[in-house]
Amino acid sequence: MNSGMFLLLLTGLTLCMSDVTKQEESSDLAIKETQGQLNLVWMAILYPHIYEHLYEGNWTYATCEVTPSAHLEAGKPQVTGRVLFKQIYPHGKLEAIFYLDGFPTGTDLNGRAIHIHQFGDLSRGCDSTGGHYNPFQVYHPHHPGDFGNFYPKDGQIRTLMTNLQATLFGAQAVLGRSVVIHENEDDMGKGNNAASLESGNSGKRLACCVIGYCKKELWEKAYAELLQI
Ligand SMILES: [Cu+2]
Ligand SMILES: [Zn+2]
Repeated sequence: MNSGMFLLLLTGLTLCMSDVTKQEESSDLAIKETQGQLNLVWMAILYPHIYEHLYEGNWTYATCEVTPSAHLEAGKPQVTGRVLFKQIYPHGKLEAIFYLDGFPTGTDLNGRAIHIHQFGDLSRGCDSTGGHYNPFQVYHPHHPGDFGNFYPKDGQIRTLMTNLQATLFGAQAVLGRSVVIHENEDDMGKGNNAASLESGNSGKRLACCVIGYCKKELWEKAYAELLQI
């Protein structure tokens, strides 16, 4: 071996070694990052309130300002109000507050279906929001935004739901999609026809809204009011 070749070999070897050290360093870093993320997950599970306090910025809130569908036939309930969402990044379950007014009072105790629909398009009122948001190609009532039936009291719905399937994070986030309030009860897929497995035969779309980010305060205000009821 001449000295030139030896030098080349030596340089190559040194380069290789420095590469190994770099790789070790970066995998060390990756392990540390993973450990850090795991710790956060454990904290969120074991001490949700501390986690909320420490990682406030990681909570996401969303609102949906409900208005009656455009071109709604005369005599139909004019439903207004708000649906609020809260979720901890990235692993927590979604919570929702339904704060709605305008349902008939008195003897009309009809259940009303509420779902998340595919589009946030209100160009033709609630009729342009598409079908149920169905990212996993499953039957109704297993869509992430199948909230079931609501029974208004004195014309109002004031409900908190927890442990919901829909999410505000990632590719399946429901932000920019819509919430639709229906005239009829949801048959929960038991209607024995195709429409039942698609949308629960919930009837006309009374009111709807588009889901968008909001501040924590809006959620907290509605939550405090809910606790007083
Ligand atoms: Cu619907
Ligand atoms: Zn559905």
